[in-house]
Amino acid sequence: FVTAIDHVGIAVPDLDAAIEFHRAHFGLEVAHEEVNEEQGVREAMLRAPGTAGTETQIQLLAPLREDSAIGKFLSKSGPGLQQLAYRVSDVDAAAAALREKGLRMLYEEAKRGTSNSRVNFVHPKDAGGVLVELVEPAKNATPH
Ligand code: V0V
Repeated sequence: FVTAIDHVGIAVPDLDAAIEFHRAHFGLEVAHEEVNEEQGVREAMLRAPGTAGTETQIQLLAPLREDSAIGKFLSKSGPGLQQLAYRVSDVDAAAAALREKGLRMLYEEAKRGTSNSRVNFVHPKDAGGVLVELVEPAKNATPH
């Protein structure tokens, strides 16, 4: 049910500094930026120049609060790779299929992710130490 690697998420202490680092060193462009209060993050999606927006992106995640998922990750592990996100066409069906196989999903119901996507997560301890996100893009999503 995975249709693509949607994005790889990196926890950063300072979003603007991280955007500038990726621009200056790797030439990546900001495709989208938003604040997600529920997740406690300010985030940016970065893409390689000239790509249409359907390719794998890099998600920079900065905490809004110390007790958020990213805030805790930074204090425990420091900046670095925090998640791998698979694109799926139906997040509810994908979550149900994984639960059926005995994996713990973090949410009972999918929550709102970037650009009105719907997201859920597999517990990292059930996925080889990797926080795996499932992301169903919004139906009317236009490429970034
Ligand atoms: C924690 N652990 C991880 C991990 N975070 N392992 C791999 N990758 C990570 N990102 C390990 C941790 O070291 C512990 O291992 C164990 O899992 C349990 O951790 P914990 O300290 O008890 O739990 P917390 O409080 O750190 O919570 C971890 C989880 C939390 C994964 C439950 O981060 C969470 O709810 N994440 C989902 C939401 C999220 O990440 N939101 C921010 C991105 P040991 O020490 O016991 O061995 S928002 C987003 O992605 C959006 C909006 C989007 O994509 O659209």
